[in-house]
Amino acid sequence: MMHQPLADEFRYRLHATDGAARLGEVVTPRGVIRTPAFMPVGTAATVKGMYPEQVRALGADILLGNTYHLMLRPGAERVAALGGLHEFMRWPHPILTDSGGFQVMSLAALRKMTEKGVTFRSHIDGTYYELTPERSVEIQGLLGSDIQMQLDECVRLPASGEEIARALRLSLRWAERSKKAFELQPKGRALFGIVQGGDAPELREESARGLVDIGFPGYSIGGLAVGEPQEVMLRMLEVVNPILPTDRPRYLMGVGTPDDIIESVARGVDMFDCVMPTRSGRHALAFTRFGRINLKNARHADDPRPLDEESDCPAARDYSRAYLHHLVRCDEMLGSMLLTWVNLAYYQHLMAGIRAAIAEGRFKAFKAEVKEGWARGDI
Ligand code: PRF
Repeated sequence: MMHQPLADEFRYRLHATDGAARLGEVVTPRGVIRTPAFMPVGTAATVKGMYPEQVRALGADILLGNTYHLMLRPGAERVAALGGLHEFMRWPHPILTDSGGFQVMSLAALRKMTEKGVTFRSHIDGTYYELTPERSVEIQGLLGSDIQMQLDECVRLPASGEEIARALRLSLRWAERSKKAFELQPKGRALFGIVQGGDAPELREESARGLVDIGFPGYSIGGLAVGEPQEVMLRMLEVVNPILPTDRPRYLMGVGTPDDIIESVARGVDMFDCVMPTRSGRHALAFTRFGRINLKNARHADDPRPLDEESDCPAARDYSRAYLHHLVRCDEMLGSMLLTWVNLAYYQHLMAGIRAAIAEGRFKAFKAEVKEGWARGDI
């Protein structure tokens, strides 16, 4: 058996299209990411409640980590001295990191945004920090991140056109500075630009064109799933995706529900991340092919059936709903662990189904079939 040599460069290969949906691969020196891909969120150097080996076995090719959390605790320089984030958390496969701006705006105290960057106080102990486009890229480099994000400003919706335009233009200037700072890093890593522009088609267009002019190996779509209806988000994807080069991956940040994902794939998105499967698992909510099931509900107390007897996931197939209900009611950690497992297995199973359907030119029928399952509910 010949071993495939690991790539020394970052690249995207488009294998097939079905309508606007794309089947491909992102190739990195640390491994291949099959797309469309879902990236489990490992904010604090852990996918909460899961062993890394277990996440891998579910079919995850890449995890997401967060600059904001890791710069505060345990600190980027400390992680670097310990051999980098992959070694630290025992995940040898690709890692994508967010740049920190979005988390500063949702978590930190006393935030101040200037042309230079953002200053804030830690939500943990009040320590003062400054995050600039250059420092964000430096931190992501210290972590050893394979796919890094530019620092950007995400505006929550609804917002005025002036506010959206100001933030997207600042983000474009930060994109240039981030790209310059990224030039210092080893080959094989990638920096993505982030499209902003709120819910205004002409501003989305301005942002996407500006980033394509600067030139990135991949493009993120930010500023969506921040308060707007789903149809607005999907419309923005229809504006942005045709502007982005077909030979680069497209990542929709922080999205979403299984329905958001399947509809976004239908509009040409390749990569996703979201806390939904992991956070919902810790809040007693299970994602299944019959839709969402709330295990807190008393109707499960005497139900001997598993969540899905046909699932490949032991947590969904072998444990009774009555037992899961009991664990959740007692606040036992195994309840959170089993439901996180169920949910990540469901998300990865959905992505594998999406990829197979695109490969065989039956994505539209697959989408209809999956949505019908959610609508039918579990009986
Ligand atoms: N920018 C960054 N990270 C993000 C977002 C963004 O707009 C979003 C919005 N859905 C999630 N995560 N940098």
